[in-house]
Amino acid sequence: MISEPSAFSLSAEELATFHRRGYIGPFTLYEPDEIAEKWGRTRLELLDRRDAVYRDDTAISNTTNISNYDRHLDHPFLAEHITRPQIVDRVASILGPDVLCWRTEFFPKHPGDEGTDWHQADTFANASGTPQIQWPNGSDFGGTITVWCALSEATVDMGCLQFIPGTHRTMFYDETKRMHYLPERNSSVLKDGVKRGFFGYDYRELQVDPDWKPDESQAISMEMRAGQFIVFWSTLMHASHPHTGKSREMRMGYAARYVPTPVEIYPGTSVIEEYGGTVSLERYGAVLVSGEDTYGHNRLATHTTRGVPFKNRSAAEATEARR
Ligand SMILES: O=C(O)CCC(=O)C(=O)O
Ligand SMILES: [Fe+2]
Repeated sequence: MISEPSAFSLSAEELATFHRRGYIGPFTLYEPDEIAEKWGRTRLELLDRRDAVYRDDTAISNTTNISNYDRHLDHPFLAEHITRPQIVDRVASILGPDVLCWRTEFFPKHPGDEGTDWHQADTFANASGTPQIQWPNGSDFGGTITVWCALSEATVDMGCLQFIPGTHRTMFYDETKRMHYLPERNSSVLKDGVKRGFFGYDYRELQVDPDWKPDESQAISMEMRAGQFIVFWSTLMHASHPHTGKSREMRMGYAARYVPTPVEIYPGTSVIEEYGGTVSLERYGAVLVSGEDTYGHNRLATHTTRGVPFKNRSAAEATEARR
């Protein structure tokens, strides 16, 4: 059966652009008013951690708090967000029809915060020391598709993302090397006059060539309105500007990460250990947002911890077609 392209699939031209640059977008998902209302409500509701899959007491609180990973597994707005066709159809255009969402993370930047340092992630052993995703043997390419949504406005002054287009096929960092978690030293370091950090790590420790520097003359700034998202390979060189503090509003990014079903998630481990904390994967599951999983490598979460079923793009389409 040949399935028709769905409403939000990438066109052949968009796909070619994506493969050339390593990113595509921004696309509008929510109108600014709509996301201001939805995020305003959600951020307060997230303080209630009763149904969160990771326990507060096992993770040390930090800028990037791993106990706030995967809140799509408990919060209904985030659960719906990761399954929205505007996102899922575009990700499936890149990864194929069978897609898992394996991780979500918040990236807050408060007024005065440093910019996120330049980095790439392939296996996501970068901070944890062990690969968090494993593509099948023989794959010449790894990484994940990240869908980064601006929950609030993201301008240059407020710390929007930066990309170096076309860098997604070469790893300049070696994730088998180790970084040292030193939040008091690495949270904010001046690099070429720009305040940068990697949440308590110094990403330069992973450089393949210690004398190399990212070619920032090629960097572009990805300003986004609240409610827009961008799709990029985690292996693309990316960073963010510091939040200058000119605006008193924080910027908040929400990153949802996707892989195809043959990929093994958290292979051989029952914990996530990074940013000075450890959480148990006991209640973790990946979410099948599109198609089916014939591999069975990964434990799947079919419902949120509050019992709401996750939408699956193919199932939703099938329902639509029966009407
Ligand atoms: O939002 C940021 O500053 C960094 C985001 C990032 O590194 C990611 O989504 O992988
Ligand atoms: Fe990143």
